[in-house]
Amino acid sequence: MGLTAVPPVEAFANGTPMEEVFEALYRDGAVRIKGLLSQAAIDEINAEIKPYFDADFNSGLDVFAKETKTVCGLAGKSPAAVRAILQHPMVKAAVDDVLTIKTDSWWGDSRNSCTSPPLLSSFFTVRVGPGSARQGLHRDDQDHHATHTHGDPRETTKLGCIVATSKTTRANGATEIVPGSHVWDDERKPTPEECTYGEMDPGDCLFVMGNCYHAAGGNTTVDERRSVIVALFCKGVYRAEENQFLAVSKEQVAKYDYDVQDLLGWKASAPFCGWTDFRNPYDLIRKDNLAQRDLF
Ligand SMILES: O=C(O)CCC(=O)C(=O)O
Ligand SMILES: [Fe+2]
Repeated sequence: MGLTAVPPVEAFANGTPMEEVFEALYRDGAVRIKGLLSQAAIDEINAEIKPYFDADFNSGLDVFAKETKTVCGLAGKSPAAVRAILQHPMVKAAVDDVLTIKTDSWWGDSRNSCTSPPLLSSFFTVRVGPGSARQGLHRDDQDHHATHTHGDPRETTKLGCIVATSKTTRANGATEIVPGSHVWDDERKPTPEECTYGEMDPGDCLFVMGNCYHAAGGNTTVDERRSVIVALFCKGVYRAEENQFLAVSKEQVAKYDYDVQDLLGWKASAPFCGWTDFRNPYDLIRKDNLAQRDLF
């Protein structure tokens, strides 16, 4: 497919000053950080998520190959992943720089300067099994219906941190990335020839801007599994004003009509926003909708 022409994204050592990382991240849309996690941290995370992999969950979504396994909701399942990834100083610095919003606005006679801190948007594993097909190239900020019109590298609602928990190679499904695509408009379609491979050693990570095209690669090996943990973060305003999940119990929601359930956030917003275990949340409260899988 002629995928070798594009050079790899720039790599930096764990602990590199963030100004150097940001220069490359905003220029190319993605960077690799080497040795973000220790092998000991990976072992601890793997031990915590093993029972969920053993449970043989498959998302059933078309966007993942059928040989690919996922474990979602890692913030609840793996305290080691929370410590090692969400609390890593480089991850925190990148998330803050890309996604913190500060805006001045009037309230009567006061001019208020307000800061909205970022949120964890999703936290899951992707284990690409032998024979998996390539994922479609996509932008992760599509779930917010983000538009890209200004050629501004920061014109996005999300940032991805993709951490390798196995070696990732071109052959076993390393993440495909289209460097520079973060400043494209919304009409231009990415092609495989424009991709490079985010090959990584275990513990490395890729920071990928939410406006940069990428995909899980295809796995052409017969016996290798390529495993990554994906932590996606978003701007803090991408939520309702009042927290309806705390205002109404699950039992009470289940008694309301479907249109009310939808208003309270129990129907996912297409594409891919508000899911649980890659399912529409109303699967948990509507007995007659268990077949509903479509998050597009
Ligand atoms: O598995 C990967 O390398 C990337 C997965 C991805 O982009 C996604 O699920 O949104
Ligand atoms: Fe993605």
